[in-house]
Amino acid sequence: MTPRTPVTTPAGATGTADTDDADSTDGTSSGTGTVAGATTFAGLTLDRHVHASDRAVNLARDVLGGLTANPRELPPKWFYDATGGMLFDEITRLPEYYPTRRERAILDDHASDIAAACPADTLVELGSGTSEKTRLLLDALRATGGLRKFVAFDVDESTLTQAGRSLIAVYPDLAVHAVVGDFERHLSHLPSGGRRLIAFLGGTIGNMRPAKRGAFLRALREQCGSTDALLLGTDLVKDPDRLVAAYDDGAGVTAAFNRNVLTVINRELGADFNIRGFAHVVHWNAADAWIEMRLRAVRDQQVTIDSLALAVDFQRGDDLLTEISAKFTRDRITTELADTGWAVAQQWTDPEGDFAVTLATPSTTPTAASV
Ligand code: SAH
Ligand code: AVI
Repeated sequence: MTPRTPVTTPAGATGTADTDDADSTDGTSSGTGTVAGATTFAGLTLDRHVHASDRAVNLARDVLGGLTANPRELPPKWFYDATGGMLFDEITRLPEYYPTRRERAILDDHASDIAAACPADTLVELGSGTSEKTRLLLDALRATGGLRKFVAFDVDESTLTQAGRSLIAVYPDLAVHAVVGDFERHLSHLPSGGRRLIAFLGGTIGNMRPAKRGAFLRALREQCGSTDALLLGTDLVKDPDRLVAAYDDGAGVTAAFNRNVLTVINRELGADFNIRGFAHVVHWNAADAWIEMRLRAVRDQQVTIDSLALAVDFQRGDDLLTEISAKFTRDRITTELADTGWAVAQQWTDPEGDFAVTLATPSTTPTAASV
């Protein structure tokens, strides 16, 4: 595919990529476990490491980079505004989308084993979304008697605060701390102290490419003390037809989720994507062992993005890659963890062998090999 030429060079969208990191002085005091500067409302402590202005800058940077690249690609985190969060929630209940049900089955069967292996006083959940399955872990950890705090960390503030409020209602004695942040950038702002179980569920790690996964797992390892543990949910390689169906459901919910990224760009960057001008396309990439979700132009069209002073031409059939969702083998999970400083303590799958949940503890040092 030939790259299309932007009409105008965009201004102001580069060079300020990490401005949101500057807020480490006005949010939590990282490394101490305290929440000075955090807001508390209705019993929920909220920290923001992504503010509206930073969000705009980061979205502009990603859209500029992604739409002028060849091939075109956008990071999946931009699916998740309030609508994207609701659509994902709907996806989890679709008959074709098995991962949530399978992971829940594993947690149903083994939450008490997990709590026994890591009787943490703090449960941290990255990419927490609605934290629905997480209640199984909260219940099991409470049963050990030591659980004091739940930290939910997500880039989507609306889903996060809604989930936080529901949890406070169900667990009034639990300190619930919601952190609006990007787990690829703000791990150093995670509340620390005590013994933490860090859950990264749903297979969200598969939405990162291998190099990013490696960097993420290493960064997380660096944040963890010797008694902390990681609980990682991963989808497993299986029949491609089932995989494709899970991302191309009959009701069209995943298609709406996919197109939602265009709505986000229209609203937040003043773009004029015609949502119906792009088809939802799903492909199993066997060589890389990941699902690819794309938006494919159904006709020649030009899209303008006011905030970037950018016009992008799409020809019929041009693709925009919006998400990869990597599928793993159990060996691969173990290897990637070992390479990034983690040792597998226990691993469980559902009876059908569709999904895996792995409990890992910090090992000595990461190996030099990159994943
Ligand atoms: N863990 C939940 C939700 C999975 S959906 C489950 O298993 O059902 C993925 C979640 O990760 C969404 O809530 C999304 O907002 C969040 N997310 C995606 N990219 C993120 C990022 N870079 N930083 C923080 N959260 C992110
Ligand atoms: C959040 N993540 C693990 C989901 C997945 O399966 O990769 C996102 C998703 N994309 C389409 N359907 C669900």
